[in-house]
Parts: sequence; structure tokens; C-alpha cells
Amino acid sequence: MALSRRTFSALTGSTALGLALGGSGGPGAPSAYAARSVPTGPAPAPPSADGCRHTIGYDRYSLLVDGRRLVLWSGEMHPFRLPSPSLWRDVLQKMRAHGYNAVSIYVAWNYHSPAPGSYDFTGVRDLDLFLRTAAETGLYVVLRPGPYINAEVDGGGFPGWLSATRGTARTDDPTYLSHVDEWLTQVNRIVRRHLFTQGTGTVLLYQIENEYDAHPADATGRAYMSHLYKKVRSDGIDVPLFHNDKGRNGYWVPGSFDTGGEKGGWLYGFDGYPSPAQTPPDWGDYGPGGPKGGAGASPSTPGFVPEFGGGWFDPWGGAFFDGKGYAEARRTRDAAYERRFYLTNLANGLTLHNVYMTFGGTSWGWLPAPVVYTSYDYGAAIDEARNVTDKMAPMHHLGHLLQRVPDFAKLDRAADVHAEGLKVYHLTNPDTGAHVYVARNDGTDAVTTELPTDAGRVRITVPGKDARLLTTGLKLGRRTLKYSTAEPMLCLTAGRQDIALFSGRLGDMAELVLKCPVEPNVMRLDPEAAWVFDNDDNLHVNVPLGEGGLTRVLVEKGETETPLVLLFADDATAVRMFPYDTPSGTLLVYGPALLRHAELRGSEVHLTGDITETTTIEVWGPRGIDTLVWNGRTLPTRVTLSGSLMTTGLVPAAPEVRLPELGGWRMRRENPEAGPGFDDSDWTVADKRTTFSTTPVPEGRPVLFADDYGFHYGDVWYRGTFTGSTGLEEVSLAYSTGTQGLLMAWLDGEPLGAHRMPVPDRDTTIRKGSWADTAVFPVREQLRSPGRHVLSVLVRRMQRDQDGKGLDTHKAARGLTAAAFKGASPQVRWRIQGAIAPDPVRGPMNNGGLYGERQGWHLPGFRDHDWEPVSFPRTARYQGVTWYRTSFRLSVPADVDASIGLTLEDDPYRAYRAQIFLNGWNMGQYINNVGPQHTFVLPNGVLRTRGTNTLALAVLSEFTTLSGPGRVSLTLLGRASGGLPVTPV
Ligand code: IPT
Repeated sequence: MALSRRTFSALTGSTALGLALGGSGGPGAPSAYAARSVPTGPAPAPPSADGCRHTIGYDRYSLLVDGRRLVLWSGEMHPFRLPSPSLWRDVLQKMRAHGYNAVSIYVAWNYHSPAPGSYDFTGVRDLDLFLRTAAETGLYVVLRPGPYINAEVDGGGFPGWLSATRGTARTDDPTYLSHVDEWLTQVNRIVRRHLFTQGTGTVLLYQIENEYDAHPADATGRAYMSHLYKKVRSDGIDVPLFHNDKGRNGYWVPGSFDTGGEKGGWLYGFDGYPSPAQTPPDWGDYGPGGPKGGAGASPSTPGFVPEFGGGWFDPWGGAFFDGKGYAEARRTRDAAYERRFYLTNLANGLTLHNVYMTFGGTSWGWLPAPVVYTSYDYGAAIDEARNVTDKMAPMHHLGHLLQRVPDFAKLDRAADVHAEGLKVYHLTNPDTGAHVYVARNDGTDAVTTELPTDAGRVRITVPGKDARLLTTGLKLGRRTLKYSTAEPMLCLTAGRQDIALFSGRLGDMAELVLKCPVEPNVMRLDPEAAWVFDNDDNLHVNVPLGEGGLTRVLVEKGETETPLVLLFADDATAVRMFPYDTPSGTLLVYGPALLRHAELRGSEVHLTGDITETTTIEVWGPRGIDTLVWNGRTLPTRVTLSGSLMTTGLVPAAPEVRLPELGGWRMRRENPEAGPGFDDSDWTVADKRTTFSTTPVPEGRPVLFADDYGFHYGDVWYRGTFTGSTGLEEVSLAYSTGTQGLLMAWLDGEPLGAHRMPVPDRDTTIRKGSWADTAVFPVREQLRSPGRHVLSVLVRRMQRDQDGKGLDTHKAARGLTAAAFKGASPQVRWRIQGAIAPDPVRGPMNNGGLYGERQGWHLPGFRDHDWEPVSFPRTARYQGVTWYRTSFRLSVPADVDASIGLTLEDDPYRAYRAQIFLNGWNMGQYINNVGPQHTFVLPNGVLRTRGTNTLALAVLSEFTTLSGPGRVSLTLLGRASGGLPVTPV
């Protein structure tokens, strides 16, 4: 489709504005006059599919949406890592309540495409539904459909079938591009219905490719990027496009490739994943820049980090976090880490931030790249079980600040400031006159020092490896702040009064000074606050930030008739403060764990949300509100001196949730494929001679790579038939799997043995790309008979490598790669079998080719009544595959959101692994002797929290040790009163 005249004008209209403003000053020079034309003021309503056309422009400071500054505070989540669409809304509502105004998503090609020409956007893959939900939640969407995404998913998002096609991926190869176009056509057909420019959705920005640094400066790279750009535009996508440079390299800045003559539709962004030990780097307009220059490389576009660390992933064995898993990721990249790095970003003039990840989720089924295990929790602010963690504090604070305090959308660097033991950034907003100081402590001990500000010397304490934000001259409604050592979080007008909220670390002494040309009436509404009015017309307020919750101080009269309510909160309190704009006015809600939705109906305030701990609920809002309805129930309230409506009683904590013990297991052995009599006549004959794989095929031998025969996910079986093994001494099986791969072999039904890839350590986990090895099995005398023989081989492959460097590493073979014989040279005829047709509901990555999977043993409806009853723990020594099934009932009350996991534990020496099927859904892989993951999240929707569930474990045992399962139990991972209705998937 060609761009219609109207959509195009939506684009050029905005960017023309952006260029007019941004181009005026030139690099580094603040264009002060330009900014005056940009209105500041109260936060605009959250975005929605409002039926109005919008412009999306920018200047060097920020995005300009309909001509207004917008600071993007976006959180990354992956719909494909949460296979339950009802829970998308839950996570999105949590993001929005905690200060995010956007969600950034990858769309994974492999998740939607089981075969060339076949695309599926139904059920858990419903992109249209996701985009609708984001718009309904009031979040902008940053869309990243690749075609390459990396993301620690199989093949970096490339479909399995692409690994068996001609041409080099991530180049301008015509075959590759024809596949890419097919994918983008499918995605864009949906995205086009949700563009913010058109008023039909909230898609604001669109990324092409991902961290593409294979061909940054050559014709191939430019042609490829140009092709993608033009393709996306010709599909009717009229929002700004961008790319995420892998670092501050200056790759793919505006003008670096042909955009078909279109100007101003392209933003430059770069990613960053600093280690906690690192000193936060400078970049952008303020940093030294250097030859490459980061955001400085693109002086006319605003500073943009499309991915910045909100945690980090963990490989099999847990090498990155000392085997302690994501709890350790969250501990080492904690709230202070995020605050220190993100405040530095802010101080460097960045105004588009995306926190990767904000909710990591689960790499269920065969989705994970070999480098990661099932959990993709990431140590993110929202954990895999959808709990909001302590890390949310800085995210919540910064997100609300950037949306509610417009001074932060346009900051120029101001005179250098020095403070003993700290790195200080000093910035001002040239329009409002506010000054901003970011004081960072790169040492490990707390530093207390005097900071020389434009409002005088201010004594501050910054804990080790943390940072503090200090502001002077900020407008607080109709009054003006002189300075505050507590960090401003938001300022809004609710009803007849202004409200300003300041937050800080628990135990801080907050000192706030308000300029009061006329002495006001001051009332402390909570006993901890102290205040004094000095001779210089300053009101000093001091508040220790304790565990007692919110501290309120009312300032009335004086220079204005409009009262100002000053609120002080420590971090844990601040994350329970929720501003919410309704058509009839702005609300501020304090108390619950989550505010999902707010609505005014006459004098009634209707709120929905979650409660975890016992709490009061307090609401500031428009004049005349007198009734508080929480999750449909009217609560008794009183009006407080601060003008709020507050519950008189306590709202109780979420109730206990009891989980059943798991029992009633039944067992059945499988791998009949190992037996000589097994009928494999309907298996595919593996006799190809050529491949597009990067793995060489041994001279004169058949291609054995699973992908060449259409088996792209999970386990694959081989049966090699031959005659004449009389002198056979040894069988060598070369195979390639990714880390943790495993091979088991049988000759005429007799186990030859198992072989597995070594457990990677921190260095080899990423470097040893393809993970290929050779298993050598001696052949016992008894098997060296004349006649027909069958060699049966099961290969657990661990998915394709990612292709981060653009070297087609996703095309490294998976499965057997060669077989060799010592003492005999039999002619082997190979047959291969992997997963049968892709599951139409659960998708192509749910199943591999185990016998039980092919027979539906994982499915809830399968009849296992004749299986052998067993109980756990079990210990047995054998080589092969055994299935265990049971069912359990849950009866979680409908108004409780319980998050439940399955925990497996055993002697870590035992060499076995289990695939976990819940109601037929492959919720991940447990490797008992590798770990580190023991608890697997069972997402509601897949899990029936009110009803019966079927659990199936497919266990692969290696013979080298005894094998379990040991202890298998349900674990409660979170609970809240409230939640959302969940539709079963
Ligand atoms: C960057 C990728 O863009 C993203 O997809 C994901 O893989 C992330 O890293 C790590 O989780 S790649 C960069 C860190 C080299």
C-alpha cells in the first residue's frame, strides 16, 4: 500500500515542526527561542484510540506529540513470554500505575510462523488484542518486530524454517528479503490499525532490525536498512521509525542510509546494559562524545535509549549470578543501581527511555535461545510471577516525575558544580528557570556533603552506589520551591488545592524550603513534620522519612488562596501513591498495592485495584467527592484536614491461599523407537545431500540436520538401519544442539549410552556458539552379529543460536550431524522424526518429537487410567524417557489473584531433566543437575485457579546416575485481593 496523502501529512506535519525547532540551534547549542513555542503545563491525558489525528514530531530535547513535549518512560515486556492475554492487561496496568507511559514490545517472527507463508495471530499470539489492550490501558506502544530481535529467543526470533533457506540473513539478499517482506506485511497489516497518528491506537514509534552492527558502514547494510525502511513506510506505517544501536557507536543516525527522500521520520537510539561495577558513562549532548558520540552523533534528534538495563538474563547453570538465579540479579541490579544509571541518563539529556525488561516473563516451550533457561524474570521491576518488587521505587518515581513535572522534558547543561566525593550534574530548564542537580556517589560508602546550588549550599547525603536528585526553583502549583533534599515526584491540582509529593530513602531527613513572599498558615497534619518560617520569607519543612507512611503538611493563604498540600514519603510509601487523570479531574490515591482504574460518578469515586497488606485508602480529587467505592464495595470514609477522603477502617490484607499437595501420579515409560521392531515406515527418510546450513555435511553422506526435514523445535529421533556389523567396535555420533544438549543412543534396543554438552561457564556460555560435540560409544561383543540392525538416537537440541553478529549462526545444524563406525563400514539408511503438526492453539514451539508428545500424553484429555500409579520421590536408574501425570484442583476465590508455581527439587547430582506440561502447555524445562531454576511459573489462564488442572512431566534419564523426580509441589508466588478476570486460554 502506498502512503495515503493524509497519513503522510500526519508525518510530515509533525517532523517539519521537529526539524524547524531542532535544526535551529545546531549541535550543543540550546535553541531557547524554539522551546518557547512548546507549551508546558499539566500532563496531557494518557493516550488512547481517541479517533483524533495526532502529530509525532521532535526536536533535540524530546518528542513533540501534537506539539507538546513528551518524555517517554517505557517498559519492555514480551507478549510471547506471557501466554495468557488476560494477564497482558494485568502487567500493562501495573506499568501504567507505576509511572510508565509506554510499553515496548518485540514481535517474534518464529512465534507466529510455523512454516513459510503460514502466519498465526490468534489466541495467545493475538497482536491486535495486545495493541488494543495497551491503548485501553493508556500506554503508548513502541513496536519492534525485527525481523531480527535477538531477545534470548530461539534463532534471535528467526523462524526455524528460515534456517533451511537460501541466502544470508540480515543482509540485502533477495531471498531473505522476500521472506522478511512477507513477515512485515503480516505484522504491519495489524499495526496499521493501531497507529497513534490515526487516532486508532497508541503505536507511537516503530523499530526496524535490532542492534545491527554487522554492516554498519557498507553498501549491504545500507541497502538492507533502506529496504526495511521503505517496506514499513509502504505498508502505511507513518509514525517515526528508529533503530537501536548496539552501543554509543553512532550507527544508523539520520542520513546514514536512503529513506527514499523522506526526511525527519527517523530517530537515532542506542542501547546500554551497564554492569553494576561500572561508573555510569556520559553521552549525549553533555558528555565528551568522542568521535562516535552516542546521542551527540545525532544532534537533531532527542536522546533515546531503546533498551537500557532493567536487569539482566541468566544462562543455564546460573553462571551470571553465582547460581543464585534472578533473585541475585535483582539484588545486584537493585533500586539504587537503576536510580544511579537512569538519573545519569536524565542528566545527559535523554528523554526517551525504555527499561529492558520491566516484566521479563517466561521463555516457555522451545522459545528460549540456548543461552537462557525457562525463566526470563530478568531481575526486572515486575517479577515473573507478576509481583511488583522493591525495584519499582525508582521506576515509579522517575516515571511519574517525567510525566507530571514538565521541567524535566527540556534541560540544558548549566555551570559545573563540585561537591566533595560526588559527581554532580547541574542542569536548568531555560523556560521555567528550574535547576536540577543529580548528585551521584560512585563509591561504596555514603557521602554527606554540602552541595552549592543556585539556592545556596544544601547539605545532602548520598548512599554508596546511589544517586540523588535535587531541584530548586520548581513551580509547585501556584507556589515556588526554593529547594528540597527530598526528590520531587509529582505535582498536580486536585479539586481546589495543589498537591506536591516528595520522596526519599527510608531514614532520610527531608528538608524542603518553600519561597513564601507572604507568610502562609501552615499546619502539620502528621506529627513527624516540623516547620519554621524564617526572616527571609522561607518556609522550612523537615520530615524524617520513616516507616509510618505518608507525612502531610498543609500550606494555606499567604501569596495565594489556593492551598498546597505537601506530601512526604519514603520509597515504599511512594510506590503506593497513584495519580490518575479522569475526564472530570485528577485524582491522587494512596494506600493500595495497585490502582488499576479510577472513575468519578457524580460524588462517587470508583476505584479498582489490588490490596496485598492491610491498609487505609486515601483519595484526593475534585471538590465534592464524598463516597469511595473500592472494587465494587462502598467503604466508610471521612474527610481529612488535607482535603482527602480516607477510609475510617482498615482494608484487610489479601487472604491466605491454600494449595493442595500433589499426589496421585501415574507413570509410563516410552521410547519404543529404541526397539528394533518399532515401525518407522512413516518417518521421513533422511537422504538429502545439500543444505543451506552453515554446518558442513560430511563428504558422501546424507544431511541429518533436523531443520532440513522440517523439524524445527524440541526433540528429534533418528533410526538408522543397516546390515553387517560383524566387526563393529565403536559408533561415533556427532551432534549439535546448543548448550545443555543431550544425546541417547540404542543399538537394537540395547542402550549404548548418553552424552551431553558440557555445562558452560561464564566465559564459554556465549562464546562457544554452536555447541557441537561427538559421542563415542563402544559396541559390546553381543551386538556384533550379522543381519539387520537398528541404531536409534534421541537428540535433545536446545534451539538455534541467535545471530547477533549477522553471520547466519542461526543456521548452525541442530540434531545429528554425522555418524561414523569403527571396525565396520555399514551403509546406513536413516529416518528422522520430530514434532508432528504444530499445536494449533499452543503454537509451533510447544512440542518436540518425543513419542509421548506425538501421542498426546501431555494433553489434559489424554486417558492415563491404565498407567502405573507411583509416588514421589522416585529413584531408578535407566536410560530413556518416562512420563508422569497427575491432576489437581484449585479453588482460589474469584477476587483473589494468586500466582502459583511448580517447584521441583532433588539431589543435584542426579542426571535427569523434565519438560513440564500444564494442561498441555509446555511451561519449561527443568534440568536437575544443572539448574539454577527450580520453580516454574504457571500463568493463570493456562492454570485454572478455579477448577481441575492436568500436569504431565516428560522425564529424560541418562543412566549415569539415579534419576528422580524427587519432590514436586505447588508454590504460592504472590497473592493480592483484586486482580482481573482471567479468561482460560
Ligand atoms: C540486547 C538485545 O537487543 C536484546 O534483544 C537482548 O538480547 C538484550 O541485549 C539482552 O537481554 S543485545 C546487547 C546486550 C549486546
